[in-house]
Amino acid sequence: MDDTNEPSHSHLLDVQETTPFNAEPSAAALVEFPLTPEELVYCRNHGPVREFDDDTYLLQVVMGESKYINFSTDRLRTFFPKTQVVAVLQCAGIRRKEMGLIKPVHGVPWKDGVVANCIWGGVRLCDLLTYLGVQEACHVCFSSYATLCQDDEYYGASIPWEKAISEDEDVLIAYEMNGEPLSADHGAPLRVVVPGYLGARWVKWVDTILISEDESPNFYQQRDYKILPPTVETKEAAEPLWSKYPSMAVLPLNSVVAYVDQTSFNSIFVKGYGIPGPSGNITTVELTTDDGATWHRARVTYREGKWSWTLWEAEIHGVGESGTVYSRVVDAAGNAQPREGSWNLRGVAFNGWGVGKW
Ligand SMILES: Nc1nc2c(c(=O)[nH]1)N[C@H]1C(S)=C(S)[C@@H](COP(=O)(O)O)O[C@H]1N2
Ligand SMILES: [Mo]
Repeated sequence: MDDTNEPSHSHLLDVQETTPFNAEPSAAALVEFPLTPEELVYCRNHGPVREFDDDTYLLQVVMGESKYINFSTDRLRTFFPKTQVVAVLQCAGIRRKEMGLIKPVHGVPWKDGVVANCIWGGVRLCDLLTYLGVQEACHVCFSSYATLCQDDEYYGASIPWEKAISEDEDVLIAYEMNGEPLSADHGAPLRVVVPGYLGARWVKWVDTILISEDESPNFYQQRDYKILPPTVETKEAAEPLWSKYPSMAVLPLNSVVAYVDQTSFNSIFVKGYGIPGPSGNITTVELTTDDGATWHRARVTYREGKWSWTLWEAEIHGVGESGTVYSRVVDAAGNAQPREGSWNLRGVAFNGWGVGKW
């Protein structure tokens, strides 16, 4: 997996690994923009980033043995209506570094920057499947055979049929990000967008869609991105258990304190983001500087539709010279972000209260 042919990447990201390229911006930079500019969109790769020729690229939809159809990107763009969706993309390993303070975890020690709120444009998967008259199945599998990955010969993921076929779920085969053609870093010419689901299912450089009775057999669907119980502390102990635990789909309700400014001797200005969980978008953001005894409502400054992140800010007075501020979000169904995030070997889905210090 050499990276000699890689396109250049944004210089505004903190690089965690160069081969494959894994990099994230600071949360403080992210919360300045409701829609994340391309240069601040994190890059998460299990293999090399490659550039493809838009004119010769083909997406193959496989509907059964020897039943398949190929689409050029041009045909996808011109034949089907373009749908635009605002949705937050986030890596399941977000805040893994914090989780690692509880006990060591396996994986890139991501901070809180592996998140991006963008407008995605492309063909709705339900429109494509309906046009093809695809018969109901259990799963829709996406693959990118473009490059080898660290743990498998291709990158793959799948989503349940109900998610794929529902008009309300807004799953896209996207060719645009923020109104521009996708860049190589983010999957050009085509990537999957699965609003609400962890980034691992948003397959970049997607070249094959398979309608199937089974989940994707790919490593990243079957042997990774699963929440193992906290008693599983080693790779060896995990080995026989992978197949017994479900693949991750929706990430949990979450919030992060992006920065705290001390505005006077005992006042602070706090800014951060929140991420919706499985039961609807965020309704309330609350902050505490006394360990949960009293809560202050934060102002929501941005939220858009079902799938976006929430940006928020607050001034809090009478806080003393130094201290800790925690954030928690509540969703439309009344669920609150938990105080403690729970530990798991792969360091995924960490969502304890957001933390900031001054
Ligand atoms: N082909 C391919 N698609 C992929 C990946 C990958 O390594 N290869 N990484 C996945 C993961 S884990 C995440 S979090 C997102 C990251 O998308 P981004 O790099 O555009 O931010 O892409 C997903 N799609
Ligand atoms: Mo990820």
